[in-house]
Amino acid sequence: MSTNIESHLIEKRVFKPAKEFSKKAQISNFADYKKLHAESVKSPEKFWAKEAATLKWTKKWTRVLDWKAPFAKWFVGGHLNASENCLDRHLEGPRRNKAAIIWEGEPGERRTLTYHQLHREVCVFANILKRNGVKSGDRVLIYMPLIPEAVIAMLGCARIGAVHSVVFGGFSSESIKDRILDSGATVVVTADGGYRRGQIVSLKQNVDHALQGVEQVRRVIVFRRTHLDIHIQEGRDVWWHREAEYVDAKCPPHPVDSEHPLFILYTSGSTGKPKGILHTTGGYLTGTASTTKYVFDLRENDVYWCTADVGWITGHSYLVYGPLANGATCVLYEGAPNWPEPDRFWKIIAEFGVTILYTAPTAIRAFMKWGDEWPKKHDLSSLRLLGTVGEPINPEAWMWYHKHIGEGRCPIVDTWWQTETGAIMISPLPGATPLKPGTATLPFFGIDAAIVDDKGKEVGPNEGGKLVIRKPWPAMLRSIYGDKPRYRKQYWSEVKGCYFTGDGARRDKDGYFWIVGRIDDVLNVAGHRLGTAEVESAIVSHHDVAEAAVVGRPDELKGQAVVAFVTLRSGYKASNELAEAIRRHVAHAIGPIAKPDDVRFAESLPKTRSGKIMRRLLKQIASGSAITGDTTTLEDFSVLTKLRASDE
Ligand code: 7RM
Repeated sequence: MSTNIESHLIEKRVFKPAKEFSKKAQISNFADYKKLHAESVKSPEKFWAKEAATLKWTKKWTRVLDWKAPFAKWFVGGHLNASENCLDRHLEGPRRNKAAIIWEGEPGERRTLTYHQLHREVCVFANILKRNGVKSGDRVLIYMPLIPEAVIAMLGCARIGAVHSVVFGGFSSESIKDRILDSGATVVVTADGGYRRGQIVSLKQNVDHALQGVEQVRRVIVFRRTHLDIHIQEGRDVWWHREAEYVDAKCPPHPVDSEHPLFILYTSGSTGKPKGILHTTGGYLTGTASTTKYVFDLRENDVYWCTADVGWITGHSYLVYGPLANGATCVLYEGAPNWPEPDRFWKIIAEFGVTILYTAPTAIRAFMKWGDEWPKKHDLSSLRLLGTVGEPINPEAWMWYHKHIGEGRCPIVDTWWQTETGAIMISPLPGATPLKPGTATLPFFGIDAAIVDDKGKEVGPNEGGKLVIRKPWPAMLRSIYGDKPRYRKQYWSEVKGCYFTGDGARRDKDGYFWIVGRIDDVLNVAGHRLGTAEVESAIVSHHDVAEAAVVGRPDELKGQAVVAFVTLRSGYKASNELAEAIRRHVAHAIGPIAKPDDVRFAESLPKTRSGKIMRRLLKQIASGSAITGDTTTLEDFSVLTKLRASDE
């Protein structure tokens, strides 16, 4: 019996880059990509040194890479400052008065900060940190709504060498507490509240709860966003705007070693406590700046919108560090995509003239569910490039995004990467790579990605296996904070000499990478190993379906039975006939082997805050066992209760 993952769903549609797009692109044809990629993988250090040289270093490195597996040091001996690279560098030329951030709050207010203004605000905040005793290397926990001050707080930390750890504003007190204790943070930056779906989220109150019985936090800096009445603890809590009165706007950047920690970002492990992913300065900035430039093909007058929250790695890399290092104009929106109506995104795009939109498949599937009429109401003609990240995008959702948002004109960059990889690893280059709906296509420059079997041997075309990276890259994580053994075990011991991503994938005959899902979620039906992505894509290609998640349930005969959780598009009703039609539809698209034994209709699926379906929980529901493991990253706990209730 083969242990490899099988593949049955073969996509035949190909979209070549349009000539007008390629003409102006950074990389303008496929042959150039292939040649440059081959060279860059042969000597990655050469490629990355060239990219690093586009940044400002106050002291040049002496060696590009020091690799004592699994520990990497990039740009050894070099000194730089991340905030200087994102701000000061742009002040001397025409970007000085260019918009760095165009922000819209959920209630509708707007603010624009030029590079000059953002720089000034960051300097003020860095001085506030200093005034409150924060030193280089100290950890600062940031728990903010998506307002410019979240970015200012991050860059303010970077400016003085403090290490930020951003916790998503939707997380609970318990999550804040875990992260404070693990990171050893002594200062917290928060706001009185933030807006979400018309409600105020009481951020400061959550911080107060989190800090009960926690002695190590000496200072809480509170930004006034909502004027919500909050408790101020004398001696511990201070207002941002009051502190600002005591400091000036001069704060020279503090140069740090290339390997100085820039931030810790927590990601949930499938079991046990969350992992603090540690990123350092020089390599991370090189990786994010370089990928932003090539993958989004940035041009000087782009209006770039990444819809992620700063609490997620996508917010760090492609809303803050990557675009600002490139001097881009970034849109920031605080609230929900369907507030007050499901066309908020399209309204923002039309009104700000957004040219690049980077969002998640989960959002795209929600837009599909809400109906085509919402984007139709708005002028989306400013858009020239679309991107996705976070999950495999079902070909059906890709086609919808292409047609209804890109109006057939915009290339889509499906970018595969992880919190751990820091920067985009597998992605099309929009002026060069022929696209196929559902694949992140080919590795970025300098990235040596491969698919291997259980023995670590590379598999052939269309054979599924484990996705690994065979060479270190600059933006890679350096460790799990405070836990080197776990770092080694988790990422570097599954496949000898390689970084193991945890994802299953296959390469098609053109070498394109298709992510088939997390290895832990792979189904095993009568000896056939099936990735979740293909079965889900087959289900979503049924007209009435908005979203699907499949999991295995223990089955005496087959090993595992396939259970599909399905949500329907607006206006469609669940019925036994529809369940049967969906089963037939999958059998037709993939084969009888993948036919769900059980189709269960649900109002919604359990997801993480960044929109990933939590199959681990669905597996427990499907097999009728108790919900165990970390649920702190779950977006809406009531979804679980509803799913269980429908079970009875
Ligand atoms: C950026 C981010 C990482 C996991 C990763 C995959 C999945 C992300 C894609 C994708 C297929 C994609 N960081 N994933 N992007 N799967 N195609 N384009 O999401 O740490 O939160 O998650 O997300 O499973 O391992 S993350």
